[in-house]
Amino acid sequence: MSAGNQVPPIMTDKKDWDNAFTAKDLKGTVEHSPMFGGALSFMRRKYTRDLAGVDVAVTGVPLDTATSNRPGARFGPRAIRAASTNVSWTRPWPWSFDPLERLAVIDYGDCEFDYGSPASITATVRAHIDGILSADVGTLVLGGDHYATYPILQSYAARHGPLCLVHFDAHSDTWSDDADRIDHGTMLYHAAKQGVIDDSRSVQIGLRTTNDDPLGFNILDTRWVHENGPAAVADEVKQVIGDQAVYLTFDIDCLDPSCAPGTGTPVCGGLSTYQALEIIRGLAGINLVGMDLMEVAPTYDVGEITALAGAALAAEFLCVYAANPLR
Ligand SMILES: [Mn+2]
Repeated sequence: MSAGNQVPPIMTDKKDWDNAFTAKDLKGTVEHSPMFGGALSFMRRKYTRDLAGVDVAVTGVPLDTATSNRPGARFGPRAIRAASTNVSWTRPWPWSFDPLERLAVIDYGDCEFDYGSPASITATVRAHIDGILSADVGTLVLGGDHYATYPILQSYAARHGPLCLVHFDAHSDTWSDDADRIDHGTMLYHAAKQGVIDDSRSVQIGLRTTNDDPLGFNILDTRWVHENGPAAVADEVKQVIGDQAVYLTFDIDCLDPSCAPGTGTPVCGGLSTYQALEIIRGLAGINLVGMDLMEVAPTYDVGEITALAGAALAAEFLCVYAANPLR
């Protein structure tokens, strides 16, 4: 290093290292920690269960009881947290603001449940989310298989009424079954039938599997996305949802297996990571009240590309959440 250069950020006061433990302020990007080290909190956020002054609690639901094919999404929250160090050192491109300056975001740790009592899991996840929402704090959930979105939606609907769902997925997750089953491909059937979500004001993006009964959902399937492009997708979504309260749920298998091999039920012909990121960016201005990133199964990943895509998308969710004009 030549004389006169500024000391690089990584050489700053070591007392401030590992923000997950040392944070004095819940806001702010952590620029000085090495990407290869530190506790696996999401985006260097402080690990805490104190919800005072918090805007968003990031929490994992390490569930894979409900998967119909390859298990392993229980390791998704850890993998996304680890990959999030790659997107933590500067504000997300190409945004003009830093969501971590606008929002106090914490890592709330994980929802713990009894894996041996699957019938209890729905209520356990619901209570976990209820506890956060009752403090007027929003959630960014890291999955875990997609079934967990069902009790999360129940919790949100109790506060907001029937929700507009913006749902990225290769699958509709609206196949019908008995209400007491725990299945990651049927929970949105029950959510719609029970009025937890308003299917007529909800949009599913990237679908490429057959379901002859789409209920009332608005569907922009993977062909529509590829033929019309991300900006048109975002415009269509905004037309449908208006200024209603929106919950955003993203199954990482919406991405093509070339971009996200690390997931339980991959389907060829999906979105690129770039297309998905651009659609999310185009959603700035919606009334986003909660979000999740589900189905990352790192056992099947290659070079952590799936976990990194998950972390990058989740960071974009925070940008859209911060840009909510009604908040
Ligand atoms: Mn899926």
